[in-house]
Formats: sequence, C-alpha cells, structure tokens
Amino acid sequence: MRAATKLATFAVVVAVVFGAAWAVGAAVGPVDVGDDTGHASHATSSADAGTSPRGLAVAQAGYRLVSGSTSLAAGTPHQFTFRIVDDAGIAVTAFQQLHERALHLIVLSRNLVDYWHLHPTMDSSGEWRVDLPSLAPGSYRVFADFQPTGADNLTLGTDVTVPGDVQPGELPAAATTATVDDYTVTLTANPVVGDNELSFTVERAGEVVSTEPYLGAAGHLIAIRAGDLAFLHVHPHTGESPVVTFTGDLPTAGTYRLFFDFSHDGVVRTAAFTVVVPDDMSMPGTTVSETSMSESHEDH
Ligand SMILES: [Cu+2]
Repeated sequence: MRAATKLATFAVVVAVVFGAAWAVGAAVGPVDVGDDTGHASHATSSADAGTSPRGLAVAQAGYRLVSGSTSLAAGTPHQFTFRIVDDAGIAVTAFQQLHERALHLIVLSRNLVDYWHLHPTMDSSGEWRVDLPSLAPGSYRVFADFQPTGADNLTLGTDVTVPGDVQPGELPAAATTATVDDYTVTLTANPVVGDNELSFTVERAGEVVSTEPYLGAAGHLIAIRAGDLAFLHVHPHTGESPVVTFTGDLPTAGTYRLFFDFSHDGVVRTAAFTVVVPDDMSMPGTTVSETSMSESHEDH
C-alpha cells in the first residue's frame, strides 16, 4: 500500500536497463545461448553512453527512430515495422551486435505492466520488422536499443497507441519476490539514489535453479523509471548463476520497474519488480517493491 501511494505520487517511471541485462528478452527468436559476440561492444558502448537515462528521445546523436505505424488495432497480432535513419533520412543498415543481437526492441505498456523484449529482423533496405502480440487498448512505449557501426550505443523511444476502452492497470506494489509460471524470483537490493547492486535468485518448487546463458549472460535486466519511462543502464556485476547480480544507477528517488529476463529449461521468462528508491533524506531501503510477473515471451 505504501508503494501504491507513492506510485500515485510519482508520475514518472523510469526504465532502467540493467546490464548485460539487456533487455534482451525474449521474445523473438530462438533463444540462443551462443557465445558472447556482443560483450565487448557492450562494455564499450556503456562507457560511451554513461549512465544517463535513455529512451526519452525519438532522435539523438544523429539517428532517428521512424516507426511504420503509431496506432495499432486492439485484439489482434501485428507486424510492427520501423527504421533507424540518419540525419539525411537514409536508413541505417549496418549495426554492431549488442548482446548477440543487432537490435533489441522493448515494448512496454505505459503503466509498466505489460512487457515484451523482442528481436526484430532487418531487411537489406534497413527496414526492421517484428511480430507483436495482440495488445490491449492503451499506450505503449517502444524502445529500440542498438549501435550503428562506428557510432555509440543508443536507446531511442517512441509511442504506439492502441485505441479502445483502456482498462486502468495499476502498477503492482513494491515487493521482493515475483512469480512467473512456476518460478519464484527473489530480488535482493537496498534501493538508494545512485549505484545499486541488484541480485536475483530463481527458484522452482522450492529449489534454487541455475539460469541458462541467454544472449551471452546469466540474465538480463532492464530498469525503467516510472513517470517518464526513462530507460536506465544496468551492468551485470557477476554472471554466475544461481545468483545473478547487476549494478545499475537509479539516478533519482522514485519508483522503478525492473524486468529480469532469465532462461531455464530452454524458455525465457521475465520476472518484474517494482522498486521504490526513497528520497535521500529518508531512511534508506524502506521499500523494495513488489512484483508481478509478466510472462515473457518466448522466442519463436
Ligand atoms: Cu534483446
């Protein structure tokens, strides 16, 4: 309840992306547990980009995200298309791999409840396409995370609307555990303004399980700030299972939503947590929040 109150107060949610965590979630594409092609570049890009919130702009650093549609009909799957264009409006076709993918697409309902982590495919003209599931009426934020060859890693964001009778979705209260299918995930954290260590433990039937490599890491974390949906960078701290730890900067007091993508038994699932970072003046750690889980999206 306390969290709910705070939520109401805050309007902004930021999304933080944690680390290796790339949000890589799942949605599209076979889960590959391949090697780590993207790692080195990720580290580099992280350094370049710093820890500033991302995803707030549709255009930045000479690149722009152009979506094929800004409104989608409710209740039916869609193919979503977009391009990344340069200052001259020319579609970019050369991207570096980040966490084993050339581009990561996060689709998030504005209420921070529905989440998909997808990996679109690009044709030779630079048009990206991905299948979206049937979406409920509402407003969605779409984040594209990518690194044009020779440029810095960027996260651009745009909005997509699904017209219809919008059912208000409440952000789950802060909690330290989340369940998804028959898994229970526990978050260990003491949220403060600034750098945070965020650890996740996955259990099934009361037993801790080791997650499987997914996109070159033991898990991926995306952090979003409520209110403005800022997408925050999170870095994996240790990659060993069973406990998967990330370090991420939560730049301000406020409410954040963490999406932890993990793979087990060949299926990628997402555990979502609401985390409240108290004001500097208040006692630290009063609230880790709660969670809920959204099912994650499997690859296809
Ligand atoms: Cu991804």
